Amino acid sequence: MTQGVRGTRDFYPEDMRLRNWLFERFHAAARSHGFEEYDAPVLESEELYTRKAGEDIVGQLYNFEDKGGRKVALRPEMTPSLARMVMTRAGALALPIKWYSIPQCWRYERTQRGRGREHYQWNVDIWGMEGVEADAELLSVLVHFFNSVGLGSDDLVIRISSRKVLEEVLGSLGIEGETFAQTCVTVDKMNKLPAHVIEAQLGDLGLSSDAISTIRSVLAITDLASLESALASNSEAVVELQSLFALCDSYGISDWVSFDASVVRGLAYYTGPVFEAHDRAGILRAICGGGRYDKLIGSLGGKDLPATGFGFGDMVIMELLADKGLIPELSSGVGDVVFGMGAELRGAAMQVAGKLRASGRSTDLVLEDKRIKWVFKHAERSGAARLVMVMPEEWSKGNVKVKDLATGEETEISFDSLG
Ligand code: 4JM
Repeated sequence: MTQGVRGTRDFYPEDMRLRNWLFERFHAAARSHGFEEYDAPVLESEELYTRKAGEDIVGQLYNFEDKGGRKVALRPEMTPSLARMVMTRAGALALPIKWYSIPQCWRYERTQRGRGREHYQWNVDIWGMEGVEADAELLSVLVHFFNSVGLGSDDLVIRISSRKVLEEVLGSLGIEGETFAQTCVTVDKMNKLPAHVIEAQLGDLGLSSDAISTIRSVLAITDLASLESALASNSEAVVELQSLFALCDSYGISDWVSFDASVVRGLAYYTGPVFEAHDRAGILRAICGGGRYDKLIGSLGGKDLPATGFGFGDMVIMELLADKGLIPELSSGVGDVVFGMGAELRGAAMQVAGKLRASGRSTDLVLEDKRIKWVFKHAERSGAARLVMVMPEEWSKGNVKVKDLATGEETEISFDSLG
């Protein structure tokens, strides 16, 4: 009865303070780059997610039939909802679209473990721009956010590659289209699953063991010069990545980014640059991930529109901030506590609280008869700056007593000058 649904979290006020602190920085980083907020329902048609590439996100869909027999799902990610919204207004929206959101996303794992089934995932996306300028803009948003929470380029790194790297390698082996997307989903798990499992999956997709060793050797590349030698001389992947890193240089964020061909991402729909942020110590899972997905709307039956974006969960970042001692001490936000001595002064205390609130101060009025000792303790615990006491003698002169809770200093001031 007192237990919430498995895998869900409650946010008590102290948790909510921290969540709001984090979200305020998500909002600020996006807004500072001219992104506008949007939202969509947490419940979507299941078919929005039924892709056939073997992605975890689809295998772990939190889906069910509603009372009308409709197949629905709690969204596992925001991008398909965003694509649906963009499709609905295709033609009417001014391009480029720069939108962000902080949706709660859901998963349902069949394998029962003590893992979370919901999280909040900051999503930042640009639609209608083909060039790497858009991808660079997303990286700048990320760095802006990291700086705003006190993280530096010595704490984490944004690793970048492009789906075009594997596309070119596999294209020369005759693997393209749907099979290419499925191959990427498996290749993304190379460091997470045993080699024989990966090789069996890639074998099922029709890849020879030579092809698999070619993939492994390309994925090990971590500098653009070596990539240039490994790929064809007219490689689009190389040109694209060189341009992207040049833009990062112009933005002054080179310390934060590095090329790493092992970045593939586990979603089927990526088509170009892909990236993920990791703690430099390499202890935690990816902090965020994203990339270009120019063909998503086409796969949903609409007319393609180039797009790029990232998702950034609320959990791993909090682990990193905790590890780095960067979790802030946050107060309740109450400025003044007001207390009227005795029932006779309750009305006066309400007048005082009303005046303080009208002047914009966050004011917590003590609503019951309490001993002064309780009031001092309550005011201290709330983190308020001042305790405003309405007492018989002072009030008869039109005054109140104000205690500065930081210094302990008490002064008598007139009701008229309160604010
Ligand atoms: C969670 C929810 C949705 C996805 C991943 C994780 N896609 S809860 C931690």
